[in-house]
Amino acid sequence: MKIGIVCYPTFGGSGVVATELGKGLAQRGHKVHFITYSQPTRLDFFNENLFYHEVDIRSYPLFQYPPYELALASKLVNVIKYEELDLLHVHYAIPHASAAYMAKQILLTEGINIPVITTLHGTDITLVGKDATYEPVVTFSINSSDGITAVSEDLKKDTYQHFPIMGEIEVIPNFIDLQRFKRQKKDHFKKAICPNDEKLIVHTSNFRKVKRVGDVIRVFHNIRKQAPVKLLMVGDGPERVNAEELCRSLGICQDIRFLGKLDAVEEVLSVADLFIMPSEKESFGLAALEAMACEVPVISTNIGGLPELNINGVTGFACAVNDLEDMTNKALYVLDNKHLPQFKKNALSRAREFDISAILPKYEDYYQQILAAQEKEKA
Ligand code: GMT
Repeated sequence: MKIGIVCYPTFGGSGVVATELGKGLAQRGHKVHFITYSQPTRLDFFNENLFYHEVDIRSYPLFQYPPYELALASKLVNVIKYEELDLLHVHYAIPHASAAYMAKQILLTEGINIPVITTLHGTDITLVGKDATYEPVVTFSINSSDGITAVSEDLKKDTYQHFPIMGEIEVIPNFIDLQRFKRQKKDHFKKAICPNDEKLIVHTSNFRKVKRVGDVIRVFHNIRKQAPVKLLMVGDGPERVNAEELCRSLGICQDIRFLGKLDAVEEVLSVADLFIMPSEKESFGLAALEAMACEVPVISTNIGGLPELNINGVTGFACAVNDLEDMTNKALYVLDNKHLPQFKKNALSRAREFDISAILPKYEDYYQQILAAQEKEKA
């Protein structure tokens, strides 16, 4: 198949999933064309089946805001037409689904009918999409898609609850490449961070408000009163300044390191004993899956799709949002040497269920299903 993929090219989960999906499809012989405003972070190598088309955003003195969606739609028209794509798969509804709709309508006037699949990732529905500023366009463009997928059952439910969606939403969960995300021997690294054999806690995110990074620091502060621990904070974003300020005011900076954005996050996860994800919204929690693949148990909240991934009492614990006391107690329980080895084993065994080799064929089957439906309509 010749597949177009539209996504955000940054460190965010939806961009990572879209890029890894495209790479996986290319390895299985499909021709994959990425169409975005800059090279996706994880698309940093050559493969004969992978192509990248940059959306050229021209400004003009009259534009207070350069119209990215129009530039994207125009680029899509050209790529679909000249590369003769079979289908277009857009990740994150805003503005990708509406740009795809526009491109599809333009191409129909030229006798080309490109099937469009929209994958909902989370905040495009749970946060931004529900905002009245975008809601009508989000609803319309999801309803105009030929196929819709969501990354968890919870996101599917939430979408039906809040939007008048007519079509069937297929749930295809996030996935992980276990060849890349696996526990590596990094003893020297562990020794440098935990010289006295402290337990190592890790958090990775984009430090947005929904991630509640302050809760990570507070829970760490509580655990630290009862056990020798260190904390690594990976990623960057708007809440980092507040998180650093909180460390200073609690007087615990010496035990916390902010590492910023890291590409090789699996190296850090390889030395971790516990991962904390106290988000107030999380449609799936890809970062938690990455940790589990590296044999790291998870203390998360029990919202969104997290309980579908992090099995309470088995791979870690799923606590109520803002229940810092429960998170602290559960973290201490998991970190106890009597329990930790089993939690680590369980985390890995759960992560194996989300290996790319199991999930990628679900996308291929879905593509075939959508293409077959289109062929049937034509006949
Ligand atoms: O978590 C973010 O803020 C980034 C966001 C994105 O769209 O890049 O992540 C969402 O999509 C990921 C991939 O499907 C999911 O694993 C995350 O749970 C989801 N984030 C939220 O729902 C907050």
